[in-house]
Amino acid sequence: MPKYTITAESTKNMPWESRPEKTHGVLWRYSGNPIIKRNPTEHCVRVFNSALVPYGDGFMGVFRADHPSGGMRIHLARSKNGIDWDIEDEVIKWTDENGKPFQPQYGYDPRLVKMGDTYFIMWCTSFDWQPTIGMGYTKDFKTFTRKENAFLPFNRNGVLFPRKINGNYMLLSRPSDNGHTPFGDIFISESPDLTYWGKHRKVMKTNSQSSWQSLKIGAGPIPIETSEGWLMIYHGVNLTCNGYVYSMGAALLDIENPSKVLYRTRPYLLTPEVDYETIGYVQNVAFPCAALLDADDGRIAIYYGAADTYVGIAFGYIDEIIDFTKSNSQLVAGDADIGRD
Ligand code: BMA
Repeated sequence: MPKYTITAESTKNMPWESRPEKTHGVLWRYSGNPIIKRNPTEHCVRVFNSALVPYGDGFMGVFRADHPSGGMRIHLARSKNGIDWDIEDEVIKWTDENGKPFQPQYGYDPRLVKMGDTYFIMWCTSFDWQPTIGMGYTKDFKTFTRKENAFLPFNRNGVLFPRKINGNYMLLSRPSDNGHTPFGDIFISESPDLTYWGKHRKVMKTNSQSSWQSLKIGAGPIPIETSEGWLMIYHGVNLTCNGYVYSMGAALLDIENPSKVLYRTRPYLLTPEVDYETIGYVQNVAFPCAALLDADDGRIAIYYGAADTYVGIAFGYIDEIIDFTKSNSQLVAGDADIGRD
């Protein structure tokens, strides 16, 4: 029995491997990584920062795929075991809320969450060829409705909470400039209807004393509700002489006021170390976008993009991640506030 309570549906058939001997660190990598290799379909030459949910007796995914044309697109994928994936070669076809075709010019870094009988998809979309938060939904993974853009450019890493908080939907995002890409901090916005967003607050800033998260940070998988707060796995970026390095960390946010950070890790949970993370289209990237949870046993499988080329899985125990986050925490000025100023 886990020490801390997790309020989420359990996924009993999620991929899992126990921790190898002689492993340090809170997370460990799946021995079969990367689970998706180069050129999985004719038009998908690299599949990486991708999201999935349990669906039926298996899993459904929205996968970020780069095309030979250079386009960044989102494709549907199915799996029985969460490891072997059947990726559609056609992109997801969106209509607007009146049923008219409404394709994004590009789409990348999707997130996926089920609320009630609806699956919501967020992604970094093109708004007049400038990045911002796209949002859509499906009930059956056959028809997909795209809402109008949730935010103005420039914004990235839009991540919905899995339920309303104090009566409103909540979305994390990272406003940014038009390049690659400071500003670097995570904000939160509220909406009664997933259309009109306001009450924007700052959640968490970069940490100049912790190099892996010193340039920019962005929310990763859908936040996980626990007895200790919302567990937010996030990515942090360091600018080195040789380019950016993307690592993963964790934070606990207040349950009622998630713009307040309770704890956040000064050390990373996982940083690029193995070949499929350090060598690829973009070297040194571990970019988490989704997690499967077994709430009963407190297990988590984190799906992350590796080197903008592959998909990998890392495993862990929620209790250990929470204890690590609490005992290795360093807040930045303002993190603990509700973030209105
Ligand atoms: C970010 C996004 C991600 C990508 C990362 C590293 O700005 O474009 O999709 O994984 O850069 O290249």
